[in-house]
Amino acid sequence: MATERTLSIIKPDATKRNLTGKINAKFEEAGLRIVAQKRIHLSKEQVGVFYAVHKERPFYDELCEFMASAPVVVQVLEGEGAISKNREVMGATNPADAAEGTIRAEFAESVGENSVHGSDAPETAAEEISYFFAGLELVG
Ligand code: RTP
Ligand code: MG
Repeated sequence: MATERTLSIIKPDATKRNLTGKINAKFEEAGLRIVAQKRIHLSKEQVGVFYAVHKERPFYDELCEFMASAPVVVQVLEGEGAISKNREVMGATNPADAAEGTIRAEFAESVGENSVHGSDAPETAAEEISYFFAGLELVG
């Protein structure tokens, strides 16, 4: 499988509880390398653009409020099959359905406040990485 990059976000529920290090340890244990990382506080408008694909969903407004409620850590993870590997390490969207040992099983508070985001395909990964990181911020 090819080396890939994916965009990860450690969400406000996790940054508020000081879980960045524990979540990063899960990524590193799974063989994902953190090649770029920064803490930012998004505006509701910036979150809205990022999650525009969910615009028509009933949870969209709540999701935008939540993601803008406190700082997040945005990061680029790299590794063999990084996109699917990251989603495996994250676990199911709803922590009640997440497999044991996954980030969401261990740390998520609810289906909305579920600690992490991960890109779902190569095209979205490329788009999401370029939304947050300039080329010069990425180590080759
Ligand atoms: P993500 O995009 O954040 O990595 O999560 P995902 O693929 O597992 O889930 P997705 O269906 O893309 O939904 C995006 C985020 O919206 C929130 N959500 N809330 N209240 C609800 O029923 C509900 N459903 C989804 C979650 O924060 C989810 O991660
Ligand atoms: Mg998604």
